[in-house]
Amino acid sequence: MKQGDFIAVIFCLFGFLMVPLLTMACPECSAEGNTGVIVVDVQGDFTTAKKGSLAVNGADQAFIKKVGKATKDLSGKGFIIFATQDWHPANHVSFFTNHEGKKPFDLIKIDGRSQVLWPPHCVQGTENARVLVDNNLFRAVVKKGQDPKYDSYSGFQDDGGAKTEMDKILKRNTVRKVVVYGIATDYCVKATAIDAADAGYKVIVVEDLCRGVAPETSKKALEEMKAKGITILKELDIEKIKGL
Ligand code: VGL
Ligand code: ZN
Repeated sequence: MKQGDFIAVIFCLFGFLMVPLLTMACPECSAEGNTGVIVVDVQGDFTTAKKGSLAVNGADQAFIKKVGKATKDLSGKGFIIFATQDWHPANHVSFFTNHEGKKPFDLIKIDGRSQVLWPPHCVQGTENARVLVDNNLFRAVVKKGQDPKYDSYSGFQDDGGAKTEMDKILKRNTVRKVVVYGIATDYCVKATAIDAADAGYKVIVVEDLCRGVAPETSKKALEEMKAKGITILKELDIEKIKGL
């Protein structure tokens, strides 16, 4: 065999060996795609820490700190970090103040859909609409709930069926698996995780990095997500997530 042919054979063998070896060593960067993280609505208005208008129990300073640290750790391990941001106009349909004679948390029907009426929250451009995690960590922040006529718990689409940029952006980043956490377990985390599963992503929800509006609906939400094939982890375990 000529020396050039010999070198070519060695290169080919090396190539064939490296493909399975790299796949085993780094599932995050192989043909299996990337793992994304969706930090859902960690915004002042949903926290007690910022005396939010729709403060969720346990969404205190310690929770914000824990979410911040987890997100930084995940970013450091090569996960691609995204966020959703509830971003309503002042005349939004979900605000009780926009319905004569209604109170916070009343349930009404709009065109056959049930709508919870919330205190005004996450109004576009207000201090408490800001996302309380280091914004430099995010590849993209997907805003939702901008249409005054429709609520949007899901980061993928609103109640009128209008899609956000989320699915397109995840696909652009070859994301196949998503880790979801944030606020609120029983509303936006649940809706975002279920839409992600329906869109074909492998979904993991980290319970300990979520806070819910009410214990009963949060418990039900976790069960519903599990029934959809979503993996619920009690707490963040990066090695475990890599193996899923
Ligand atoms: C949410 C109620 C209203 C949430 C948003 O982020 O879970 N909940 N808007
Ligand atoms: Zn909202």
